[in-house]
Order: sequence, then C-alpha cells, then structure tokens
Amino acid sequence: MQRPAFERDQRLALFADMLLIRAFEDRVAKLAHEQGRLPGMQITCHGQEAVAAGVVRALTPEDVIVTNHRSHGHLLARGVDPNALMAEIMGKRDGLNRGKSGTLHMADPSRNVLMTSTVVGAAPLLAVGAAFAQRYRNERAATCVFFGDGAAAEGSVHEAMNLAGVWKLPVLFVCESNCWAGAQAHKEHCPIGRIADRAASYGMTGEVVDGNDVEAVHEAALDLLERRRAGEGPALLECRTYRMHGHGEHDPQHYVDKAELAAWAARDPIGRYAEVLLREGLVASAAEMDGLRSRAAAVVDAAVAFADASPYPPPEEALEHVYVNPIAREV
Ligand SMILES: Cc1ncc(C[n+]2csc(CCOP(=O)(O)OP(=O)(O)O)c2C)c(N)n1
Ligand SMILES: [Mg+2]
Repeated sequence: MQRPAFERDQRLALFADMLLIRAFEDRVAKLAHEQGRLPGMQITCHGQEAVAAGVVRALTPEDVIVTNHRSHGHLLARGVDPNALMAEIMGKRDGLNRGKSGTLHMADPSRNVLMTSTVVGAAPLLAVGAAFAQRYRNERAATCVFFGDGAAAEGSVHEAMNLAGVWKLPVLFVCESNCWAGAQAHKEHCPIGRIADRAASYGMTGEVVDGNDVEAVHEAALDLLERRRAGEGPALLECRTYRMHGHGEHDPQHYVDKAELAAWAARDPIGRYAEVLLREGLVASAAEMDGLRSRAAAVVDAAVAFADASPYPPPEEALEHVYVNPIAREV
C-alpha cells in the first residue's frame, strides 16, 4: 500500500512523542532502582513507543482510551501533563490522581482516559461499556483499548470482542503483541502466530502492523478509527513489537535470549525513525537531533523536580475523591 505522506509537523510530533516517552521512562527505570524513590512496581513500555504515539495521535479528543498496566506511553501521547504523571508515580499529592493511584491505576477524565486497569484482560470489557455509551448518546467517537498478547488469552477479552461484535460497537481493540506475558514467551500462551486472525470469529476486521514503525501504526490507526466512528463496528489491530525491558524494573529478564533482544534493539522504533527523519532532511543534522533529545530530557528534569517538591497526601485525605458522593450529586 502507498504510504500517505504525512505532513512535516505530524511526523515531528510522532517523533517528539516517542522521545518524551523514552526519556520519561528511562528516568522512571533509574528512579525505580534508587531506594525510597518510587513506591510499587514500575512497568515501562521501552521498545513499544511507536504503538503509543502512532495510535494515540490518531485519536480525536472525543475518543475514549482504556489502557492497562503498561500505560505511561499512552498517557503521555494523550497529552497528560508530565509533571502530574511523575508526581502520581511518586505517590505525591500533586499527582494526576492526587497520589492515590501510583503508576498502576491512573485515570484522566479531562482527556477521556477512562481508566488504567491492572487486572489483565479487564480493560477490553470496560471499553465495551464506554463504546456502548458513545453509541447510546449518538456520539461520533470511538473507544480505543490497549491490551497485551497475554491478555488476549483471557476469557474476558473473548467476551468483550464477542459482545462488541454482536452490538457493532465502535471499539478499536489494540493488542500490543510484545512477545512476552510476564516470563512466558508468546508461543507458550498462544497457539497461533497472529492474534489478529481471531477477529474473523467476532465478525470484525483484524489487521497486523509492524509496531516498531510509527508511521505504519499511525496510518493503520487513522483508518481503523475513522471506520469505527463511521459505524462499521469493532476492529482489532495487532501491533507486533517487543518488550525491551523485563516485565517491570524488578525483573532482570534472565529468561530472554540475548541474541533475540539484540535483534529487536536493532529495530528500535526511535532509532529507526531518527534515521528516516535525518535521511529525508526533516531533522537537518545530528546536532539538531541532539537538541530534540535534550528538549525531552529537560521536560523530564522539570517533572522530577515538580514531583520531588510535592508533598505526600495527608492521611485525612485518604477517602476523598475515591467514591462519588451520591448526596452531593443529587443537589
Ligand atoms: C487477572 C490478572 N492475572 C494476572 C495478573 C498478573 N500479571 C500482570 S501483567 C501480566 C502479564 C500480561 O502480559 P500481556 O497481556 O502480554 O501484557 P504485557 O505485560 O506484555 O504488556 C500478568 C500475568 C494480573 N495483573 N491480572
Ligand atoms: Mg505481552
């Protein structure tokens, strides 16, 4: 298929998103190994940045996102404030969810980021509900849900796809097929190579895309999302990529074959796109490229400074903003 020629600004925006996600998560990974800096498990999307940038940049503000435990990239590409995100990851009061979520259960209703569910396989079910609401309200919008190749084996994902298929709901199921589910390799939990082949059994379109090629992901997502908004029912997009770090920063990934890791490192989505942009003159020189990387690093420095300066939430706030107050809503 002929690639649509994306505008210069679009291409640089995709690249800037990936640079920011990488810089942000490099810092999260570093802080995770410093005692007392970050509470809980830190899960990054190193190597998968092209999926976050390519899909999320294809969404309109009205579209809804539901995501999973590997969510920092999706949130940053959606425009969530890096300061608030870093503060949330640190469990601080000025965090995105006032320090009550930490890294794993974030939401940003102001950007239609409905929820980050760490229950593997739960997000697709929530997405079916969100898409049902969009249809019920006659909105011209879609719901985009991210889940892993491991999650694809959960019964709940089958139920979600089946119901979305029966009701022809505007859901784009995005499977980040990153070759691992915890320490289990793809072939140990999945009897078929292409998860997208399952789409046919739910009466929906299924596509596979090179998840390390940001423009290929973006092009596929633009087309698939527009068709969901137009009423064609759900679709499944499988992005083939690789989880370059362990499951979380606690995991030294001893079980990963070094040659396989090196082969995927050579296909790093950021390195590949940097080469394209330099070759085609969108980034004029190595010095200009360094400048883009420094800009992303400066945003992250500011986010860490902001989060460090924020206090932990006081105990008396523990139950605030956890449940909706039904009495207040009636007034
Ligand atoms: C219902 C449930 N079962 C198990 C877990 C523990 N768990 C967290 S992530 C994960 C692996 C998920 O793999 P995949 O869906 O491929 O996503 P990835 O981590 O590769 O992004 C598991 C088993 C969980 N959080 N929820
Ligand atoms: Mg996986």
